[in-house]
Amino acid sequence: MAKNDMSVKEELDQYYEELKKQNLGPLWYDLGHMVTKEPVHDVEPYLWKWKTIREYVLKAGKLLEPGKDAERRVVYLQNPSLLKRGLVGYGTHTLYAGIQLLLPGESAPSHHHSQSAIRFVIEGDGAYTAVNGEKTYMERGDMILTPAWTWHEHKHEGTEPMFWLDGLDVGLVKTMAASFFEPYEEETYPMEAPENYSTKQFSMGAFKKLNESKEPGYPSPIFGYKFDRVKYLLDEMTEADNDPYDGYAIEYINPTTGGSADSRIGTMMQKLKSGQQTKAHRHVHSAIFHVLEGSGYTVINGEKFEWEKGDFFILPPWSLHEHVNTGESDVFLFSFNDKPVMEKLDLEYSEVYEDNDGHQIVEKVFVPEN
Ligand code: GTQ
Repeated sequence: MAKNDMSVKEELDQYYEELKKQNLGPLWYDLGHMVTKEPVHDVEPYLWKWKTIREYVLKAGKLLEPGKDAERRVVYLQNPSLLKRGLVGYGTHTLYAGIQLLLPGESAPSHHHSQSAIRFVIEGDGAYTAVNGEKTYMERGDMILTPAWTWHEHKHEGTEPMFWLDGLDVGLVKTMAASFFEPYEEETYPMEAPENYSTKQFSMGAFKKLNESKEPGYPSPIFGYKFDRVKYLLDEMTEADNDPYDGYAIEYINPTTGGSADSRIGTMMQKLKSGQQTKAHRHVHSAIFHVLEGSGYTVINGEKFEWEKGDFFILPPWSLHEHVNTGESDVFLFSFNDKPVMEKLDLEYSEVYEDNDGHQIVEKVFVPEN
């Protein structure tokens, strides 16, 4: 009996060895690793302090010049858990975040690519991003779209250093083996529309010229989304609008479709009042957060990430999270995510945390490396 069992096992082991040599595999052995019960990933949460980022971005301002030494002067957020897998420039498995600096008088040349990009203004004003020949002037808190394949360039006409966040779907496009990039043949794409044209068309009502096309679809007909409008909407919200998991929250949309502003990158602004605490939930989509205003912390899978104005943090996929405003004033959290992609592929799913009145137990406090 024992001898028989042994020989069956030996035979199987030998069979596995032979399969491997033929570049074949036994599904009954590996199914649990392929079709997992829940999302399995290498993305760990992380947090960067604005003070550190700003210092190093400013140093790059002394070392090189965009358009001359660099296509763009950008320092990106590298998630250490993904660098271990050789994934350079990854914040999450799908999303990239970079901090771009433009000094007065500088410009970054026109180019386009298959990645979608969003900008979020952190500090300064007087620079514009031109998208397909339409200048959109950037002020603190504004969100600017440069959708996939649109020609875009940046120029700073103001007097102080200008910092903004670049959010791109780098990991997603790389996984899909769909990355294309092309510089424009000249420094500047022809300016074809009046300044801030689409923002004005949609900022106080919605209008088009008689024979102008505004058919539903992508890219969005608006490139510049103003913070003063976002703040107005959030401040007008009542307790009935207060979501238990996200607080007071708005999503940036494409008005012709009602869907997300960009076709692949979702964008959201959340407001938490002083002392406000959300309940924990998790979803398939991942996100990168930027603290526009205020201070507090986020608990991600039992780990506390303390933040203040300017900081950035990673929310990995399928991770429990809840936010707390510990300050005296309102918190404004901007985030971008891969939700539109998950929704288009019918992969989005979410779950609320029921235990302990919806609050996780804090088991660890995150301390940034260095
Ligand atoms: O400004 O066009 O951070 O193409 C990464 C890629 C910024 C940009 C980034 C880009 C840009």
